[in-house]
Amino acid sequence: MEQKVNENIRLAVQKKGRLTDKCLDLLKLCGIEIENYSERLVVSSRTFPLDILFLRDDDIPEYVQDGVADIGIVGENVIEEKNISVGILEKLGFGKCKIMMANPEHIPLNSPLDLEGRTIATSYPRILKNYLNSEGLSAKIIELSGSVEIAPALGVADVICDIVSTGNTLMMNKLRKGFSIFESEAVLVKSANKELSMEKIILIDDLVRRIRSVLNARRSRYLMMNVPKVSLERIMELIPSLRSPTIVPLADEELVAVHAVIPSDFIWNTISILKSEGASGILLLPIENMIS
Ligand code: PRT
Ligand code: ZN
Repeated sequence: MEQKVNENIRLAVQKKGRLTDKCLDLLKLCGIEIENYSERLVVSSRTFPLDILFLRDDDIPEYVQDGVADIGIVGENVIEEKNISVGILEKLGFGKCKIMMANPEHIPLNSPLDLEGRTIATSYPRILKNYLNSEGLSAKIIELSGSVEIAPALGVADVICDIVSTGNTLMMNKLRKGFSIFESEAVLVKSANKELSMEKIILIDDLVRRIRSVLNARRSRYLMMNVPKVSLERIMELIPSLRSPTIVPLADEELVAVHAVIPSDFIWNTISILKSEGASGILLLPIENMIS
């Protein structure tokens, strides 16, 4: 009897960590529901032909490169550090962080030249080495797998090179933010050298399209407001992002209702311009999905 091949796409996701919930939330908004995943390595979705492999984030690039998973979600920092050949399908806008140099007060760090001859503790020796080489600097790299921020206080290193997001960890360890050498966010990746079946290519295209529409929606708000007719032209001039709005007449003939999709960035600037031009009843609504 012919054996049925499982043609579900396999997506590698961090098992337990900063990216896990955000990955699952994104999938949910894409219509991909996962249940009871807590202690299992592989879970299939009920609503999309997709299996999720839960792994340590450090293992994800290699699993994708080797085709054990077809695609994966992981930080760019991990891909760069592992030097693994995967192709980025989409930047996902979460898990944003920087790999930064940081120094205790008594060690100056005003420019890259201050690193010359120093001892630097890091969990990212490859990224750091490439940076030092590109700047023509030589320094001693101490590789640590965690708690890098305590290395200067222990006398293990002069400065550190570590992931920073809010900067609280540095502050708690009396370290100062130096400069950034790498910026990262979570990305959806596929193997750069493994051939996929046509069925899987079609499913991955569908998934990427869904992700794009969720991300577009996140970057936008639906704006509704009443505007004095006389200000309409000026408002359109002042806010170019108010592209082709819907304009609806109101019972009060001096006003019109305006509905438009606007970018989430600079929303508060936009609102203050609108208010100063006499807009009233301003409502901003989240958009769940924006299909293009
Ligand atoms: O167990 P597993 O190996 O899967 O997880 P992990 O412990 O290696 O990774 P995890 O869950 O900490 O992070 C997963 C990914 O999230 C990273 O690879 C980055 O791409 C991204 N990310 C975003 C971060 C941070 N922000 C972050 N702040 N990863 C780590 N940190 C750590 C950092 O190492 C430092 O200790 O948080 C501390 C600094 O944070 P702030 O906010 O105090 O500056
Ligand atoms: Zn890890």
